[in-house]
Amino acid sequence: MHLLLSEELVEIKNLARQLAEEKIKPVRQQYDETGEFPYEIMNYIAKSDLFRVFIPEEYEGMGFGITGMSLATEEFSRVCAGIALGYAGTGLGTMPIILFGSEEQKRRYLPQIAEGKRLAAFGLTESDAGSDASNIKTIAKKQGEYFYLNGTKQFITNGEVADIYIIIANSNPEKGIRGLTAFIVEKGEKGFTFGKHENKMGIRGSSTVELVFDECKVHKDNILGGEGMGFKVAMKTLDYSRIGVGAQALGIAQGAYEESVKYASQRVQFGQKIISFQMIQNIIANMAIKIEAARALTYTSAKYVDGGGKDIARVGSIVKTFCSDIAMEITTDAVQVFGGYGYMKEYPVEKMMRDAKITQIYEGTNQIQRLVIAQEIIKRGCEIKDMY
Ligand code: COS
Repeated sequence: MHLLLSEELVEIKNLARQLAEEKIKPVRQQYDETGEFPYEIMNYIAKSDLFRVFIPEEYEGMGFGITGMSLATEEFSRVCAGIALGYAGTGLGTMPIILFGSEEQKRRYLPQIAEGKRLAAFGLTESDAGSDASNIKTIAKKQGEYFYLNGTKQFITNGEVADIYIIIANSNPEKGIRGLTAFIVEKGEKGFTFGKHENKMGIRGSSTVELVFDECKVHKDNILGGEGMGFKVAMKTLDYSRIGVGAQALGIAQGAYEESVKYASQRVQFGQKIISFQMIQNIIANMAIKIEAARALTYTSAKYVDGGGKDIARVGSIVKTFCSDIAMEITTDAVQVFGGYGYMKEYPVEKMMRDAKITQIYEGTNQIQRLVIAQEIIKRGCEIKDMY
């Protein structure tokens, strides 16, 4: 009996765990070292139909929403958060189409993503538009039925490896934030190329690349949600996808916790397994407390959002912040449990610690999340309506 998850959701979680153990674990160190993109793993994920999980049923998906996506992301991240990001980043890039796409746009793109043939990416961030997301300099100049995109997007997950990009650009600079518009742009369009490939601290099995637009011509039919709706499209997308970041962080924490228990049960010092020492037990018990709280929060929130919950900005930010903060604490403690060995690349926990760090930063720093949470409390009150 599962309290929060249906049998089907448990099956998705189990399938993702099996794939992670059999296919991702053997190669995670190799991808971490080379920084290459794991196309072979994306093919396995596609073959196991896990890209269908978060796509609505009408568009050849399975309709398991944010909950399904979060469960698969958690399980992939338990083994390797970098490789998991090819999947989760596609979820992020797909979300604006699910939330704001016209029927025609959904029919065109969602089945391809469900099949796992084409990955997606979300292009919001620029060099001067990080936390200050509305300070976008990429311009979409209107000429008749077309817009001409000029500018550079930075730190884009799935950059170059994705085929479908959601680009937030300013189509009416005089209107500031209300001039922002979201466009669907496909790889291969004239005037759309790729720039710098980032060399990262962690999540090295993922691609982080600049997108460069030079007079890239996009038809107005590729606008998502209408002209001037770009900031809303971006913010709403992040409300949903931040639960996925929480799930990714939860998976990293779970992986580090399991490795810590295993290691402490084998490692002998002073003639005893170190797990028999209360100081180690204290660390491990604290890991368990944080993880169970994070899991209950993540699954409940995902179900709330999928069930049509209204207070999603606050919920998304709470999940993302709590899970990423505990992931950072737990992976740091895991390195401590391993002692000197924990610092070495032969053991998986130093990578988990590096991978955890980004979850406190991307899709909005945890400082920004706390601002969002506080603003929502001020606007809507202390309670999250209808969540429990
Ligand atoms: N859903 C819908 N609309 C939203 C929204 C949300 N979650 N958040 C803001 N908006 C709307 C506001 O309602 C407002 O619209 P009106 O002017 O019509 O009332 C508009 O957007 C501007 O909102 P606000 O004044 O709060 O915008 P700010 O520029 O102050 O920015 C923060 C708000 C800081 C919260 C935002 O920029 C942010 O989330 N930054 C982090 C970005 C991020 O996550 N970057 C990482 C990207 S990695 S993919």
